[in-house]
Amino acid sequence: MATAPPEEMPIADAESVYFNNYPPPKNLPKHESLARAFINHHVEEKRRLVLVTSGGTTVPLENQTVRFIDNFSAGTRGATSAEYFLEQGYAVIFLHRQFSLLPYSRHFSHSTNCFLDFMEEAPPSSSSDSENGPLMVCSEYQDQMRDVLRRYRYAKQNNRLLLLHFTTIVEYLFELRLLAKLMYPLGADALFYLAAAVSDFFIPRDRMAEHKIQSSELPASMSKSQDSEKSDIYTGTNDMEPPKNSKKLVIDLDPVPKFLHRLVDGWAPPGSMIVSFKLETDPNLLVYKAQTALKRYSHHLVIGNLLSTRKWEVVFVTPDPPYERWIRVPKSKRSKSISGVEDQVGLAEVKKLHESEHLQNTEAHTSHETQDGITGGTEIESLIIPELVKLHSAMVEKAGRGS
Ligand code: 9Z3
Repeated sequence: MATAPPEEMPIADAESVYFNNYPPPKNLPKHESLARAFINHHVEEKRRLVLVTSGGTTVPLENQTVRFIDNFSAGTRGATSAEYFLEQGYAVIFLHRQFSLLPYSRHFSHSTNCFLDFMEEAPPSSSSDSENGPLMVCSEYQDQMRDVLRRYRYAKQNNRLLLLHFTTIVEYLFELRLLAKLMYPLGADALFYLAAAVSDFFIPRDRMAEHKIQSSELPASMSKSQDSEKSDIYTGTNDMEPPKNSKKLVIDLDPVPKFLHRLVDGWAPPGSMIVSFKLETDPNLLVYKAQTALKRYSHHLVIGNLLSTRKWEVVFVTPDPPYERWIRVPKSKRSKSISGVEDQVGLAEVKKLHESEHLQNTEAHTSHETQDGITGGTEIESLIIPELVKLHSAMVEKAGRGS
């Protein structure tokens, strides 16, 4: 039976073992025709196109999935970045986790900013018999909502934004491979912005329980048809004397093969720009891990961020000088974030600051007009995307000169 590819297997072989192990996602043919038409349209228009990935990937524990492992990502980074790419004239394929935040609607879709709170019912008109008044946007939100609505409608009417979704890690990888290959005709006009929080671990299909994992013993007559018995490595007891009616769930995950290699070396169009994100929680590790990823995959940029400060600072780690460059929202413009820890801003850079005087800091070198989010404060993506577009422009120009 096929399993997860061994670490030492050549990467292209590991790829086929992985993909041959799974049926393609049901939506893939539909996504393929939508993406092909979208990409061809923008190739004809000679427009740059960015693939933004966004949100978390699930790791199912059962084939007929009741339970799965997930992560924290709501897709804020991806959805917000997509808007700023559109503003910069890019066409955007937004490959997102289903039901995560979407560009534009994100401003009104979550529980702290529910769209219903922005609306009211006006009194019924005196000339009509109806008791129903027209629905209106509350006067204090009219300007904000009109602005978002206009930008949304512009993107839609001009065919600038294609939304495609995934749920599981396997679906994500199938979609990524498909889209990267379809983007071939874009050449250097293609940009990959991999902000999705992709699981590092998964359960190979042949080791996955078919049915819902049972938490208690079934009568012997029924358990034959179940694959979640004591011998099942995903459910079972470790104790010498297990409780009679309940089981422990032991989950044994394999590492997901490193597909960034294949994206860089096979799937993505030659000359295109590839940007990945590195997420850490330990400030001492962030820059090191971002540098390691850049060396390992030989792509163009790793954007490092800490879970606790990701809305206020990121670091651009590049193969060329300045190698490490911090982008920060000025203190007075930082949004209040429920999960963020403001005291940790700067911690991942502190060591370097002591060591080297020439390292430029950061709040000052963001020369752009900052842009305020609807919930107040500057969105860091309004600083990240213009900087990134400059780097992409340099690559496009270089490709145009044939070097
Ligand atoms: C990121 O680091 C994103 O910035 C966040 C955004 C997931 C932190 P939110 O959705 O969060 O706005 O709440 N994405 C990439 C994380 C990741 O999985 N990176 C891999 C890694 O760190 C490499 S591709 O190993």
